Amino acid sequence: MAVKKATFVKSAPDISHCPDSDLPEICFSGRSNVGKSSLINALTNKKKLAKTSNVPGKTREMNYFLIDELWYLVDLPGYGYAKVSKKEQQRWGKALEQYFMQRKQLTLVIVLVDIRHKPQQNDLDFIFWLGSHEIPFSIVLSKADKVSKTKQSASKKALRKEILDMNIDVPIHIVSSEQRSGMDEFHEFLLSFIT
Ligand SMILES: Nc1nc2c(ncn2[C@@H]2O[C@H](COP(=O)(O)OP(=O)(O)O)[C@@H](O)[C@H]2O)c(=O)[nH]1
Ligand SMILES: [Mg+2]
Repeated sequence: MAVKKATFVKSAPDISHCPDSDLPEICFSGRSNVGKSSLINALTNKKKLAKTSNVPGKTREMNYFLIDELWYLVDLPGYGYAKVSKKEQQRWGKALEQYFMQRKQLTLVIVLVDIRHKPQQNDLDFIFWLGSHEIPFSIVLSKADKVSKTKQSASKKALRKEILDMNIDVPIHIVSSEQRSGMDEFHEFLLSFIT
């Protein structure tokens, strides 16, 4: 089953600006350029729903998309982007922590990791932080089309080992937004958290 309807709702700089709604939400997070916006576009079958670019904005906001009138998909700006001012980084760090800890509608966090690279320290820190706060999350290995099937399995296995060492065991998905592979299974997985 594919997404039928997806619309941009609003951008929220902090939790007080998030939609006043009881609908469940799933957020997409990960380093800048990991492929969050592309995954949102592939999942919703809309080429330009989420902006894909190599130049993230200077202010950091949570971008809300309403999916099939059922749930919100929340696109979070990537971490590890140095060009944002210190002050803005600090503000955003607090806003994010508050969002993860207090947003009751938040049902699942998706952490994207580029399948070509070993997870970076900030990926591992974030994964550990989510695990230790018992926030439900799942990992998506993005850009699968850039590597062979063998390398895909090897990356997944290596990541699995790395998180097991942190005592964390969560589903790991492999997707390619470019080829739209893994998209149906991924959508079904998200829906299992919605209904
Ligand atoms: N080959 C390939 N490139 C991708 C894929 N997903 C994203 N990209 C490219 O990676 C870059 C960053 O993608 P974007 O979605 O803007 O990343 P974001 O910063 O996490 O939102 C863009 O040039 C995309 O075209 C994918 O599945 N396959
Ligand atoms: Mg983006």
